[in-house]
Amino acid sequence: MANARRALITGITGQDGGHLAEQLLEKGYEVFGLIRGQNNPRREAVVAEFPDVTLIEGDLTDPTSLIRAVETSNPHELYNLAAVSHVGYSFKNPTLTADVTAKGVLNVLEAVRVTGRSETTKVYQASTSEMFGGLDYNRPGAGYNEDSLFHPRSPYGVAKLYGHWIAKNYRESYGMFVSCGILFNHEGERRGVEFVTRKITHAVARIKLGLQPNIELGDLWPKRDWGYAGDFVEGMWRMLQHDVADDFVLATGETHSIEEFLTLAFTEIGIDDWRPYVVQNPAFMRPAEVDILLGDPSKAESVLGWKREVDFPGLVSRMVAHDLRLAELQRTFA
Ligand code: NAP
Ligand code: G4F
Repeated sequence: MANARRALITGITGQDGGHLAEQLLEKGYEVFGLIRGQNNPRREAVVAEFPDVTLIEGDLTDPTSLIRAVETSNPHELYNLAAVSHVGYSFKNPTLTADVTAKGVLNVLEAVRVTGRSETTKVYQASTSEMFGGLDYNRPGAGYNEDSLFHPRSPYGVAKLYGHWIAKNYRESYGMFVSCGILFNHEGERRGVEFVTRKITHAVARIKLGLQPNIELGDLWPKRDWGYAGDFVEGMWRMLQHDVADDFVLATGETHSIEEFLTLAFTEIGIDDWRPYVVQNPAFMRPAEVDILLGDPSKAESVLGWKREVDFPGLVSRMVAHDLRLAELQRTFA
């Protein structure tokens, strides 16, 4: 591994961290992952799946730990994926969200700068379509692109906007290679069950096997531009292989409601009408909602040659199939 390119991933235990580690290892990288907490319950799973990844203890809110992580890994590429990433949770924990998702980005950039790696370490910042806010006046017909206005609608979206701008500021101020991926929702088998798509496919599989009777959800009308996480992390990598640092939207260019997701997911288990199985619970509704997200990925397609592979029905189908296998195992060992 002496001559391998080195990558440091913050958020290694998350959905994108897993996909990215897998792809970078396949490309021959030496991969380091930042892991937080003195006994992180997800450490074991990462070690089991990726024995070749070197884990470094650290936290986005602790600048010294980030300096140590950068010095230990000496990365050619740093992917800053760590964040408080759940929009609903950010309303309940807004200060923590600001500390991690906003100021944490500054801490990462400073760790690269003060260790003298501004010219040698390329940084990817995980920006988000939540920064657009989905409001009517701000919604172009063809979808949001890199020039669209921002109007975040949650403490998460506001914190991410700070991260986005401080990343651009370090690019402009210090000439650092910092690229921001403005990613629309991306899902898959590794998605946390606290997010709506995985919550649905997880429940659908368990309903099919008689392990639970129904699913409790919040609002069902919001629409999202849902893609597959494996396709999207490939786009992150492409951003850091490009000649210059820049901002890129990654999206599918299609938008679908939660009701449409439910229809496809229940059809996978032979149920035509999902309504008897869905209970609406205000606990899962948000103080402010993002009505609709639709992205325009033309810049990433033309400049980076990036294109999503998995379409919406394919995404739902692979998530349900995965969760059916998981539920069968749970039933066997229950
Ligand atoms: P995720 O599954 O929620 O993973 C978040 C990661 O951040 C976890 O590994 C978590 O570690 C880590 N983390 C949280 N607080 C931390 C802290 N204080 N210090 C260090 N690590 C911390 O998120 P994801 O879906 O993979 O998303 C990756 C990134 O892309 C996030 O920044 C997210 O906001 C952004 N994004 C996601 C999407 C999407 O649709 N998935 C779209 C646009 C942007 P623990 O295991 O310790 O909790
Ligand atoms: O799956 P969600 O929690 O994802 P959301 O809020 O769109 O955020 C995700 O995508 C962003 C990119 O646009 C990322 F930046 C962010 O980190 C995260 O990955 O909710 C999707 C929609 C929302 O409208 C929500 O109100 O589903 C609605 N919803 C309805 N019932 C629910 C539920 N969401 C969740 N999590 N749980 C429910 O029971």
